[in-house]
Order: sequence, then structure tokens, then C-alpha cells
Amino acid sequence: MRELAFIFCLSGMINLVNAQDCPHIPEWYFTENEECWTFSNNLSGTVSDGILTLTIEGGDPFMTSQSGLNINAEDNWEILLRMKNNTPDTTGQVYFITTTDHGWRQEMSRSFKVVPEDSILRDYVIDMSQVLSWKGFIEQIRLDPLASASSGTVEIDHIIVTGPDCVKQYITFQSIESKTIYDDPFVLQASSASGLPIEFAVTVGPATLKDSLLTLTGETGVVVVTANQAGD
Ligand SMILES: [Ca+2]
Repeated sequence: MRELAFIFCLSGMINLVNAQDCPHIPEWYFTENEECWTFSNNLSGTVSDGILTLTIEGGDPFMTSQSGLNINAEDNWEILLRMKNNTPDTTGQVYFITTTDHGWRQEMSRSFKVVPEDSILRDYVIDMSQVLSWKGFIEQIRLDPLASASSGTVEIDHIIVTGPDCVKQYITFQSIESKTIYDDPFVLQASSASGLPIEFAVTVGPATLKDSLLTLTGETGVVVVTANQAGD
């Protein structure tokens, strides 16, 4: 039995966040803010409607996660990045440091191909297991969304560091437009990578659930809906 959770933030408008049952594994969805990433070298970032929009105004732009991630590199070596590149550049790069090696350098990075002038938010899977220095515990991650662009924008929907066990359980939620707490009941829709059926339950918060129909009861607060996926 695996449990996955939807988290609704009911403060006027709500957004849908999906969170996997992978405690201590970083997942950034940019639901309401920059989620502790910092922007350097001619890069700025703003969050709107669950999307982080990066504006590049010079060379070598990059963004850095908070430190202290403490990711177990052996178990977690895939970086899932959903990104839309609005520039002609075709390469991105991920750097990292570990708890025992704080040198930001080329050997501690991985480049990845990026679709130029893209029309969609595209899923990139960056396999860090190919990088010899991805070992021990990862302290901090740096994303160079584009290697050579010095102008233009990039949109990021999420960044997830995960491993094969979690990838297998990855659940895709159909996107839900922003809602107010007074909106009509709506049907939760999700599919699992494994194809196994999903059962929903409200764990906490001002909402009720019948099958997959979620009714908001009008109070502000946080709603957590658990999705149980039987059979693993
Ligand atoms: Ca997002």
C-alpha cells in the first residue's frame, strides 16, 4: 500500500499540489512562491499560477536550492524537471555539492538536452546515476536552466529529485484550474504510472469526499487528500 497526498491551500484561491509518499525527498512545485530557490547572475524568478518564470538578462544565469537537502544519492538519482524553454538554447545543466565535497565544478554536474523555442511544458528526466561524484548525501543543487542563453525566459512547473521506487509510484494529477473556497464540488482525477487504481480519502481539512468527488465546505485551511494505491 502506498499513500500519496494532495494538499490544497484554502486561502481564497486554491492550487493543487501533488506530493508523493517519499519523505525527505525534495520536491518543488512552485505553487505559491520560489520555494527557497535563489537566483544569480542576471537571473530573476517570479511565481504565478504554479509556474516559476525565469527571466535571463545576461550570461551564465543559474538558480540554487536551499542547502541542507541531505538527499541520499544512492536511492535518489533522477531529477524530474518540467520546463518550457522560450529561447533558442538547446542545453541545460545541473550542478550539485555533497555534504563532504563543496566544490561547485564541472565534474559535479550533468548537462541535458533542451528543446529550443518550445511550445509546451516538457518533462525532462536527468539521470544523475551517470555522474561518478553523485554519491553520499547531496547537500545542494544548482540549476543552470540554459547553458549559453543571455536573454529570454524559461518556465518551470516542478523539480523533483527521486529514485526508481518513487518514479514507479509517480501519480499524475490532471491539472485543476484555480478555485475559490465557494466553488462547486469537483472530481479528483489521477492516474498512476503503474496503472493501478487509486482510492481517495480526505485526511484532514474542510472538505468531504464521495468516491472521487471533492466538496469544499467553505472554510479556509489546508485540505489533505490521500490517494491510496493498493497493490505494490
Ligand atoms: Ca508547479
